[in-house]
Amino acid sequence: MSTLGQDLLEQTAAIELRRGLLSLSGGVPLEVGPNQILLGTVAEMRVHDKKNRSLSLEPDEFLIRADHGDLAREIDVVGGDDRGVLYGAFALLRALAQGEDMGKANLHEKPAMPIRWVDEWDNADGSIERGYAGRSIFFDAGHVRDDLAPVGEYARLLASVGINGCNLNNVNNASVFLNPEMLKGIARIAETMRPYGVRVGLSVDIASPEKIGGLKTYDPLDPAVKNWWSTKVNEIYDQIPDFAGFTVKADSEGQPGPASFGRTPADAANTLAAALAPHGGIVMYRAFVYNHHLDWRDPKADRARAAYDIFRSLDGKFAPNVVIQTKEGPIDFQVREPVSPLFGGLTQTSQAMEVQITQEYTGQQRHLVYLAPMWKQVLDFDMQVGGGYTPVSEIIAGKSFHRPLGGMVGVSGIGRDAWLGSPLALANLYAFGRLAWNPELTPEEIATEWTRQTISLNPPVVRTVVTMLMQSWPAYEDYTGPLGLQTLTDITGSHYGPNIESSERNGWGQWHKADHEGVGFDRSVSTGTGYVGQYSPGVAKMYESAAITPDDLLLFFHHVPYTYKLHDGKTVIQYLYDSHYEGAARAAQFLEDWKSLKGRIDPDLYANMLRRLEYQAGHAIVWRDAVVQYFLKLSGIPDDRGRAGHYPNRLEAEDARLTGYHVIDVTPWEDASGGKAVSCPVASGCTAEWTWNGAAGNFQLAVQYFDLQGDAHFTFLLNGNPLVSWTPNADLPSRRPNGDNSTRFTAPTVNLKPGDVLAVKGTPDGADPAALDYIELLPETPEK
Ligand code: GCV
Repeated sequence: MSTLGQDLLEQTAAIELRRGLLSLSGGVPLEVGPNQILLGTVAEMRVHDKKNRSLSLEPDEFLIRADHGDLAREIDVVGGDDRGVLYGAFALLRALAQGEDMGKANLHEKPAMPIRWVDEWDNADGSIERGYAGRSIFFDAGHVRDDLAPVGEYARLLASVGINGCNLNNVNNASVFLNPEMLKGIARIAETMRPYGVRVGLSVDIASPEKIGGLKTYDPLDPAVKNWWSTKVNEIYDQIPDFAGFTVKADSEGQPGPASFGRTPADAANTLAAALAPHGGIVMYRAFVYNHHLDWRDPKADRARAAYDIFRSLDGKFAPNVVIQTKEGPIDFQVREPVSPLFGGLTQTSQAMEVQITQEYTGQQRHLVYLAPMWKQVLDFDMQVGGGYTPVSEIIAGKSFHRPLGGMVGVSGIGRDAWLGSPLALANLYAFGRLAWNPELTPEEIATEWTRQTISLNPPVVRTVVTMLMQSWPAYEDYTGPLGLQTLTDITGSHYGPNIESSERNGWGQWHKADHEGVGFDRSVSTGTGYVGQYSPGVAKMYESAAITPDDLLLFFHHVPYTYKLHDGKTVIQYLYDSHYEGAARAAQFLEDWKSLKGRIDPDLYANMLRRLEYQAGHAIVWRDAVVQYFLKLSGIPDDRGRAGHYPNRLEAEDARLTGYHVIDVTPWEDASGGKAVSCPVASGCTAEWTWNGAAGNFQLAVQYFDLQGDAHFTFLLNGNPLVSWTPNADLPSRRPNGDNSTRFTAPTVNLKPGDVLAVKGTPDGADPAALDYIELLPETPEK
């Protein structure tokens, strides 16, 4: 293998190819035989071989072609620039790792959009906002970490899927990152990521001139403020010549902003842009600006309107190096939202779409949720601007409105625990990069590529994993918030377990407006908040009337009675029941699917995901029961199929003979079966005991308990004999027993006869009171 040039990234390409080929060949050295791989930029190739004279490639673009001589075979990896060479090398490895015959190679690709960034929400103390995979790889205790080896590995990972920028820190509380000592550390990070073509950027606090600069104001139009930013930016570029730029969250969720001085986002963005422009830096100004003290009694108040209301009138007022970065939906990374209307509202402004790789509202990596199908729906959505074909993918690529900049930003949340914690969650990081590179790819193609490179080339294994991935988002939606209700989680706290009313009667504006008669938020122009009018007429027409709004967004756009009929004739309430049962059943099926892979995949991966999928299957039941019993009570309409509120196989803890345990009300009530549980205040332990009145036979036992912070211990006893014990210590949110930590333990088969005494003994530990909700005994079907 040889390189034609000495550029840094070209050298990285050669190193990566060697490393990858060695690993693919199982360690067999490469330098044998007459074949060769030649790496170079298009300019170098032109000099090297005259037949390349007319070859022309853009930056980041690459071409891989095989040349068959008589004796030797040559594969050329040609890049439009050295970064293109690196992307070509990774593409070659991607193909080889999937067993493709590169002897016939002819791959020619270029990225669809220039900005392909990940945003980290890492804090200087090493914690990560909405991160579910441990602590920061970048920061600790207010400084950049000494050990940046994981940062180098992360840059490799990013470059391998074409990501070219990494914004390092949280958009909240960002001012400390501009301190001189911190900037020195940031320069070290930049140096570590540079060989992979990943440029670093920083989130900045718009109030920095006052907070750390000693000025009396941060008014973006004040000359001293402008000057402060220019000086600061110069200081950054002195140390990081390829610094990518700034990301800004302002006037949002308590962050300071230009509104304090009567200035607009354009004023603030342009001040930063002016400081960055001489160095080639850009400003990613987030459209996530809204008032979180909305009046929930006002039928016209609507958070979904905010971004468009604020930014639309500023179109054309932003400097050329400003990009408006908009979340894919108008609220906040919910399990389903319509596409943000702002994408269609800015035609003279560069735009980027922000999605979340870290699963804040989608199961926090404890649930398997492959997000590419959701992102893809957004990318493909036709905004019909001016009546023409303007899909989001082309708007953000800069194509629809001929913008110089644009792209995709993924909030990554990676940490020191295996990047994203769950091994299968990495498919989301992979998919993000692949879609930003080529939004034409299908989620299924991407899942297949990823599985073949990461897990196995064996077709039945690939089929199983890809099917699980593809079904995971719809399943999660089914058991956490279908019909456009958004994730029915605790929106003021963990964003994890069920808490259906937490979104109501407060200023955050994530309302679903469920009452005794009906559910959903009227956002129509004719009778609602008028949000629908922010879309182009073609799109607005689809959402204005409940009759033609797609079912999966019905309740986002309309308030309807529970008996309202969906397109297939099913009522809304029955759909809510059915989808929750179906979603939870699918989560149970994932576990069975995974079990079919035993012995066919890496044993550590198998065991790791098995644990997670067991947990998910149990937590999906928590979700199912919470949402179903909540809407049953609120609507008073029974489930046609008799499931909601009827649990014939359950023995409730509050109905047991209790020794030591006392009965508690769980908040919110829907998070426990019947709203109640038992909690143990006695250090030596408590017991809940039931006498079996059912039929004789074999039963599968499940114990539903609350896993709080501490190592409480549980034992199940039959007629006084301990059958099984467990000490749960998963790190789950919340300090009180609720749906965040309600967990299901599934025990082996028990054989019961009438009169048997069943008991659970719980021994508390620290803040974990060994709280218990119920036990369930599901009759096992006799084997035929
Ligand atoms: C960084 C949501 C999250 C916040 C996040 C915010 C944002 O509200 O819950 O943690 O803050 O979005 O995107 O700015």
